Amino acid sequence: MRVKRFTGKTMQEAVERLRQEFGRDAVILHTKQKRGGIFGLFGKPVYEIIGAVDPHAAKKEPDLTRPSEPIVQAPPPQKRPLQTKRELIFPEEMDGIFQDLLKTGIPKELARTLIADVLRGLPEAEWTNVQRIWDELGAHIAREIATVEPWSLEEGQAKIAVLIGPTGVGKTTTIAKIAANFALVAHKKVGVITTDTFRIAAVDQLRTYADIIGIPLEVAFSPKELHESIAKMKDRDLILIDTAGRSPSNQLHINELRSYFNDIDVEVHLVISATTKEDDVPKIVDVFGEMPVNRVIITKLDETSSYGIILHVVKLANAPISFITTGQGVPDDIEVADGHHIAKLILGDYL
Ligand SMILES: Nc1nc2c(ncn2[C@@H]2O[C@H](COP(=O)(O)OP(=O)(O)O)[C@@H](O)[C@H]2O)c(=O)[nH]1
Ligand SMILES: [Mg+2]
Repeated sequence: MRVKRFTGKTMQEAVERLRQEFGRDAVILHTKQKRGGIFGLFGKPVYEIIGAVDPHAAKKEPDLTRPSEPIVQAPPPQKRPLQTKRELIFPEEMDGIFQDLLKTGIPKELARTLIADVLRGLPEAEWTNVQRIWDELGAHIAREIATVEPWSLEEGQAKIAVLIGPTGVGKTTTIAKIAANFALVAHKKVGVITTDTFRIAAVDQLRTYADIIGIPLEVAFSPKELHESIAKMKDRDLILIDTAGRSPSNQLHINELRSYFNDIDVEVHLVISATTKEDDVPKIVDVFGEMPVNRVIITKLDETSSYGIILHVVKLANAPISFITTGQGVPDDIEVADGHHIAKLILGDYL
């Protein structure tokens, strides 16, 4: 499989270039009209397609071949009844705001603190202004959801990031999305390493993606091999390391995970699904917090309609969000996290 990015001032021009180079059998993996690059970092507005041609054809590949879809937006906020502006509230209506906050998935204690913080910051005359309180809650939540911009990679500096987290949250898929975007769109030299040697299928999953994207993959069976793999990739701009899903109730697993990264200068991204149950969040954050967690990635926003858990995770993990993911599609269903956007998702129509 050969994969390449083609651009043009019009979509037709980009497709024409694809056809010229790859011929009639080429498929289009991805199209978009972009302004300033996928993460808003690069270049002028252009039409872009990522095309592929398989000289051997008919090999089964993961779902990179979805028809041309625009770069994916996070799901629209859930419809909720809008409270009319400047409605007067009495104590029981304050309770109404509290109950509504709980419906967003924000845990009780946190909801209480949020309301108290907001009221403290408002003159008492405004305490009866429901819309004002929602607006302040939105602004407050947006401030609390710390986020970071994607790496601005220096050539050949080999930024190393590892994704850790429970089984099935989307670590491998997210690595493929990040790798594809940085390699194919931003033209960075990316490499992937997996330490998930537990199951052959897990290695194959990442290998397939690496082959399609056209980047090197190393498999590390031990901490020593991980060092060797990293050394082999020292010409890369970005090295992404995949790990096996760990059960947060298995301390042994977590210790083994730690032993891989003890003396590596690595940015640790904790991956948590937006579908995680509220009660499970503290345990996950606690156990994976045995690693120094630098970033949080929230996956599967498309699978829920209450996003309050995101605030819960960020506060407990005490680390900013790097990316959010919004579907199974590689490489499209990933976004750079934005506090205001997430606050809007959480509060929906109340804002
Ligand atoms: N709906 C949805 N599914 C996702 C998302 N990210 C990953 N998945 C799916 O979750 C499943 C497990 O993903 P995988 O990357 O293997 O998880 P890992 O065990 O953490 O490596 C796969 O079926 C993925 O397609 C997402 O953002 N939304
Ligand atoms: Mg995996």
